[in-house]
Parts: sequence; C-alpha cells; structure tokens
Amino acid sequence: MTYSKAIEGIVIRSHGKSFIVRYQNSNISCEIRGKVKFKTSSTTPVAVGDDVIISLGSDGTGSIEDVKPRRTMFFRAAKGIDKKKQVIAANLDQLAIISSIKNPPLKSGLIDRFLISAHIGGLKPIIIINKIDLEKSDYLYELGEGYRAIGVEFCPISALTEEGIEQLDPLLKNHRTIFSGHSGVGKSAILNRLIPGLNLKTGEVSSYTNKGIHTTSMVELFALPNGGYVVDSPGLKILGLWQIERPQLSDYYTEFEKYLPDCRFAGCSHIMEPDCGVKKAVANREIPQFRYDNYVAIFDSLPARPDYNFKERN
Ligand SMILES: Nc1nc2c(ncn2[C@@H]2O[C@H](COP(=O)(O)OP(=O)(O)O)[C@@H](O)[C@H]2O)c(=O)[nH]1
Ligand SMILES: [Mg+2]
Ligand SMILES: [Zn+2]
Repeated sequence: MTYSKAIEGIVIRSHGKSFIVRYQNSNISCEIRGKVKFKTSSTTPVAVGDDVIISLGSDGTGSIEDVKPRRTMFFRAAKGIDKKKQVIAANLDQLAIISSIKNPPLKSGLIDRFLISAHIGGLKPIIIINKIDLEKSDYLYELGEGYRAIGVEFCPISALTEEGIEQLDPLLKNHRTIFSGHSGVGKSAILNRLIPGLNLKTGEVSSYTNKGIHTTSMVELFALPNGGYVVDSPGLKILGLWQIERPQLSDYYTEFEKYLPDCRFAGCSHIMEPDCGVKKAVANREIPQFRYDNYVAIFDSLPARPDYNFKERN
C-alpha cells in the first residue's frame, strides 16, 4: 500500500486498538504505528482528543504516525501496572462529573475523587446530578450548598423531563468536556438531549467476557450544535487516584484551608489528632459533614507513609 503525505487530525473515537480520526469533514479508520507506542509513559499512547499526524493509505484507512504533546489529560492510575496512567481523554478543558440522585445511588465520595482527578488533570470540574424527576432530597440540597461553596458548578437536572437541562448550555458551549461517572447515571441520555438526532443507546449494560472482564472501552467525542465538544466515556466504578499521598489530600479540600491555623499540630491529618481546627469547623457546621466524611474515607484508602509523624506547632 502507498501512503500519502502526513495530515493532522483529531482522534474522535477509540475502541481498543482502533481509532477514528476526524480530518476536515471525514472520519478515517486508523491503526497505530509501532513506534508511537514506545514514546509514552502512559498505557495509552493514543487517546480520544489527541491531535495526531496520520498518513493515508490507498485504501482510505490511515496510520497514526505521531501524537502531538497533550495540553491536558484526564487519567486514572492504571490497574496493576506500576506508575502508569491510563489516559481516558486528552486535550479537554472540563470534566462533567455525572451522578444520578438514585438508580444508581448518589455517592458523593466518588464525586470528590473526580474533583481531585480534575484538578490533577488540569480540567475545570462541573457536577451534574441527573434523574431529579425521581427524588429531590435534602441531601441534594446539602451537596449543592457544599460544592457551590468551593466554587464548583452544581446542576441538578433530569434528562427524562428536561428539567434544568438549559443550565448546561452556557457551561458546555465552546468547551471540550468529558462526561464521566458510574454507568447507568444517564450520560448517554443527557447527550441525546444536548445533541438532537444523536440517538445513543441508553440503558445498555456493558458487556463482560465469560471471565467477568469488562470489554467495552469505547470513548467517543461528539460536536455540540452551538460549538464545543463532549466526550462520552464508559462508566467508571472506581477512580484510582494518581500519586497522591495522605498528607497532600487536604490540599484538595480547599474549604479546610482557613481552619488549618487552628490545628494544634503542624501537619495535622485532621483525623485522630486532638485540637483540630478542621474537626471543630465540622462540629460547628462550617465545613459540610459529607465533605469531611469523604475526606476520611479517601485518606484511609491512600497508602500510609511510614515516616509520617506529626509535630507540635511552636
Ligand atoms: N427517571 C429517569 N431515568 C433516566 C434519566 N436519564 C436516564 N435515565 C435512564 O437511566 C438508564 C441509564 O441511562 P444511560 O443514559 O444509558 O446511562 P449511562 O450508562 O450513564 O450512559 C436508562 O434506562 C435511561 O432511560 C432521567 O433523567 N430520569
Ligand atoms: Mg452510556
Ligand atoms: Zn487538623
């Protein structure tokens, strides 16, 4: 096969080792050239959102020759592979953290993990709570207050009744946003509302091999009618946090900051130490209980550092 000179496109779909690259108005099926795979420290040499250089074959398929440096990345720690990242999508600017109020149940701990991940990946987070036609609880109100207080957009919506959907337009317009969250929360249903005629399948249970291994790994980028792109990603049940150690966790809980001088111990973990300013603020309802509970749960899940002791502040 003869190859054309190189052209530059954007990866709009990835499924295992095959990719679709958008170039001008056409979609080109591509494979990766071997040399691309060795250039990267992640398990994902090519991801949706990557700007890539491809050469076109005479049969109309392409070959990805090179990947341009990524401006941002949304990634998680790859399972079982030491110090490698699994890049879910590249070059995006926002992470829409999607949960449903129920079916599946709302778990703010996962939202907090996504917030940390957005921060590390350089993405602006937005929280979308779907299925509010099913329930509008005090818990929803409490979460809204807590997240808005730290400057995060919080949008309760229903893809079914379209209640609240209009709040999303100005937030998504002219941005590149990834939709992420547990499967079944309504990511595809929301996209169908935002992009008339899209008709993504909803209510699909991801497929498993007979060994119970998750096989659907499709990530896809869609153009919004008023400008911007949205990436739909497969449901993530867990989000392994990338290289965070316990003492750094409180940096991501910005509402703790103003109470830190009230902690008796420098390097207070706000867990078991006496005279902790953060715990006092939680008791006085100045810091939301749910944020503190998530902090403790995430702290426990992070590897302990053996040399980590606390010292009394002078
Ligand atoms: N009651 C209700 N059900 C919804 C809503 N949005 C989605 N669903 C249903 O939730 C299920 C999962 O939706 P889907 O979009 O496939 O979720 P995804 O896995 O996150 O893409 C489907 O059966 C949808 O019909 C909503 O706003 N309200
Ligand atoms: Mg879906
Ligand atoms: Zn403390």
